[in-house]
Amino acid sequence: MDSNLENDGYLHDFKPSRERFYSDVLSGLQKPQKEIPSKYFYDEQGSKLFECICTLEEYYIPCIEASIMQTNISEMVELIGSRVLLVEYGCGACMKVRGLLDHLHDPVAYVPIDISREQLLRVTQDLSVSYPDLEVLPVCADYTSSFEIPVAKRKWDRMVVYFPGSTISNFDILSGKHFLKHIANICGQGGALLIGVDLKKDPAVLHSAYNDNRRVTAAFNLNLLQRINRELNCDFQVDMFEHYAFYNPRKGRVEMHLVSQREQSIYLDSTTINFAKGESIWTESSYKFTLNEFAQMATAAGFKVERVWTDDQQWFSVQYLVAA
Ligand code: AVJ
Repeated sequence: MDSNLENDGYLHDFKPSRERFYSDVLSGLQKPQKEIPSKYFYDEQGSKLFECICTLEEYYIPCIEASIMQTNISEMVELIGSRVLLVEYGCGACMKVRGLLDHLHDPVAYVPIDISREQLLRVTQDLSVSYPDLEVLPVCADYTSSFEIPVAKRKWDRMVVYFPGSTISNFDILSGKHFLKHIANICGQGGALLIGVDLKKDPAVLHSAYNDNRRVTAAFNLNLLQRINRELNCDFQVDMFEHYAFYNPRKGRVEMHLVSQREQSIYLDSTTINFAKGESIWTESSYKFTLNEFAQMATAAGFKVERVWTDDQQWFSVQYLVAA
């Protein structure tokens, strides 16, 4: 973990180092089922592609989540109460939180956390313009590692973690439970988690959400190889890999892979990695839950499910969990 606080007094910087990226890629590509952690999608280019995914017709999550938020905002704000310290895990372009910030009663501070440093700096400066009275304390971090929540100028009554977009989908069940436990500890007794959770649905809907017509999701997936080429001086022939995404009903998750179109080798410093034709790199899991499955996980992590909001089709949910 490299902390570069001296670079910029404003940003709390725990961005993962190049060495960490290198060793994660190397060890992932040496496994029998090759894999790369999905958090590495989000370099500057990948974050832009993800924002573009969020505008796609097939990718239903942002639109449905926004409408659930809008419909129920007064009840949410009531539950959150006044003088909150609002912490967002994976804020991306910080667009979703605006709907909350517009309605919160006297929030003490907003702590946006994201792994994409460039985007984080840009968007938090815009936020300070829109909300001049709000203390904004950005943290660049991989939130699955340890980092500190910065200290706000004013005292807060409750810490609420905002974790929208069903980013929780990227964790498998066990690490998801550990992660929720970790959040429960951070926000402390009486603290809360406002979380977006994607639900199980017709696999055909899921299939097109991750196989969009304009192939933006394919570009997002393939950017991972371009990023490795850029940052780790690697020599992936990106056009020799294909985006492949499918719903695995037994595991209850969408899997994304990059499939080698022929037998080929790549070189990472002195290490040679061989690919058979048709062999894949597993790049992402996106778990889908039933309301019961998620409630079980939340309860096991020490949360009480206080309130669940969904859309009419029950495609998505926003949930308010209180640390017991
Ligand atoms: C940000 C993890 C919620 O799984 O739907 C979108 C990421 N991957 N399209 C998801 C993603 C491909 C997204 N999450």
